[in-house]
Formats: sequence, C-alpha cells, structure tokens
Amino acid sequence: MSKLEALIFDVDGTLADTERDGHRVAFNEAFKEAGLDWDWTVELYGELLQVTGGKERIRLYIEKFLKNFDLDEDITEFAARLHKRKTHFYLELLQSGAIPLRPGVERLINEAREAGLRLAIATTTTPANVTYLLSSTLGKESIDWFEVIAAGDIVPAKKPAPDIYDWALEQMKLSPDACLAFEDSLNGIKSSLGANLKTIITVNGYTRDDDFSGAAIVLDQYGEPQAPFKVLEGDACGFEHVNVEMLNTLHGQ
Ligand code: XBP
Ligand code: MG
Repeated sequence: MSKLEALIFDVDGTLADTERDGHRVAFNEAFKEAGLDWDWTVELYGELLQVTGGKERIRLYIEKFLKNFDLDEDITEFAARLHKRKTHFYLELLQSGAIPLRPGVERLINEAREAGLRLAIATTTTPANVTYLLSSTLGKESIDWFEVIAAGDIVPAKKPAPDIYDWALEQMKLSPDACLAFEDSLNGIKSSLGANLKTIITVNGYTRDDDFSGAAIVLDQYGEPQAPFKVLEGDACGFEHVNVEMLNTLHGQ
C-alpha cells in the first residue's frame, strides 16, 4: 500500500449539507420564476436525489413524476434553460452565506494542507457551485487549495459512474491507492469504489439509510476535538474526530 498523498472530496452532502435547504430551494425558485406550479417538497426531493445532476433530475421529474406534461420544445433544452436559472438562485444562496461547511471540514482541510497532503474535488454539481461554496466559506483563495476541481458535465457519465474520480486521478497523475475519497451517498460511494478509492462516509438527512457496504468507515460527521463524531459502521481505531493521523491509519489498513 503506497503512502497517503491526496484527499478527494465530494461536495454536496460532504463538504456542506447543501441539498434540502440549498439546491432544493433554488430549484423551486426557478420553477416559480418560470410560472410552473411545481413544488419539490423535502420528501419528494429525497426521491429525486436518486439521480445525480440537476438537469437530469428535472428530466426524471418530468418523465417519471408528471403525468403528460406537454412540452412544445426539446426536453433537454428546456431542462438546461430551467437549470441555468436554478444555478443562478443557488449561487445567490451561497453568496448570502446561507450554507455553512459541515462540522470538522474546515479544520480537516487546514490540517491536511499543513501535513502536505494534496487536495481535490470530485462532484456532480455545477463547477460554479463549488467555487462559490469555497469562496463563501473559506475565502476566495481556498479555490487554489484544490489542485483539481472535477465537477459537473466535465465527464460524460455522472455518479454513480466512476468517471469523475477517474478523471481527477488522471489529472493528478495519482493511483487510487495513494488517495482517500470522502462521500455522503450511495451514488457517491458507488462512484468512488468504482474508481478503487478507499472511502470515508459522513451521512446526512437524505442518505442516513443508504447502503455503504465497502466504506472504510461511516460517521455522522468529521467531529471536532470537543465534539466527537459517532461511528455508524466500521472501526475508528480509537480516534474521536477525523484528523490526518486517523486518515493515515485508515489508509494503511
Ligand atoms: C450532488 C448532485 C448535484 C446536486 C445539484 O453532487 O447530484 O446534482 O444535487 O447540483 P455531489 P447541480 O454529491 O456529487 O457533490 O444542480 O449543479 O447538478
Ligand atoms: Mg454528495
């Protein structure tokens, strides 16, 4: 097993709890602006999260949940146009500071940088959503802390396909066994394991009951020195919050 060299983070649900009060709210704003009487409730959105990608999610809703929605234009163009406005509203939400990082994320990123670990992002979300989240939480300069920001349509197949992680590894010229992936969902771990990456899971409201078989460990959060995480699956080897020492231990197992 080679030395741990890089950490590759998912974004939505991992760096920040963005879905219920962020993306979902932005989708509904875009629907309202378009004069659509669509309302993605917390519960319905949980079902729609089965598909990754906002444009793909709109399409799923039309094709699976709406009975004969008559569209006088190409569904791909319609979804892309609606999604563009959703992204506008989501970026406004991020800029307002409405979406904080999850517990322990800022501390872990700083510790990883101090330890000389390389950082990357592998996400399904739109690239601007990543840079706006980083800027609004860690400051604009934090964008450069991540060597690679692999996001959105940069790969043909989104999670659960491994493509986004494979692409990030290729850009970093690293093999999977020199890295750890950080995820929050079933689609996410299918993608990271598909790229042969050992994966640390932190669950959230939407993914608590997902099947995380194959994860190195499943936690409720990364924790802080005074606020330990809860281990939901796996062995934390005596650690009570995720730090570089714990990551090296998990990586070396
Ligand atoms: C989560 C997703 C994204 C977001 C919405 O991405 O599936 O589609 O839900 O963002 P990840 P967009 O967990 O891989 O970060 O509307 O920009 O797709
Ligand atoms: Mg995620």
